[in-house]
Amino acid sequence: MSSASRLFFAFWPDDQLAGRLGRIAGWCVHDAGGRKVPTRNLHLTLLFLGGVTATQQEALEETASRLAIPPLTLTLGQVEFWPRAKILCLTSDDDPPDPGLLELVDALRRSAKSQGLRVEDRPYRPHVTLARKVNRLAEPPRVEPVTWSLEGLCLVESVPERGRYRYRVLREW
Ligand code: 3AM
Repeated sequence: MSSASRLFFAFWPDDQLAGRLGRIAGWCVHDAGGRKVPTRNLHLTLLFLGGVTATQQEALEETASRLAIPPLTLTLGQVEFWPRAKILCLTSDDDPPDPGLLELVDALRRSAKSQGLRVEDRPYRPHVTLARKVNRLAEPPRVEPVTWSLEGLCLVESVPERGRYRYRVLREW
């Protein structure tokens, strides 16, 4: 086992919601091309941590276990193409996003920084990545908005496997 695992915090959809998101991803890829994210991999990233040592992981888990997570609901209804990342994603209709969600992301960012990790500083934009390696999107498809009651904060390991990534949920709170 390597000394630093590549980790991130996320919410993972239940099977029913994942199925819905997967169908949306399928329609979008049909229009835009690219590589659909497998349904089992669809998620809402809160914070990408990068390489994390066992000591850092322990501290992050300690913080996560003490967070009081309020009831959070997210409505996702806009398909967007992000050209720099070459991804298609489903973004939130809530502008600005739920303050509770932003506070949760802030708390995780603070904890990661206190562990010496260099994490994202830009304003958090909740999104579910539907497809990668997308070159263009002529017209964003209209989708029926998806309402997600965010439950179960997950710490996830991104495991490289045959040129792709497999996600492994390590802990859930
Ligand atoms: O939520 P999405 O799928 O957009 O793109 C990666 C994915 O985000 C992102 O972390 C999530 C889980 O892999 N990610 C991967 N490498 C990253 C990096 N170096 C990264 N985010 C920021 N910096």
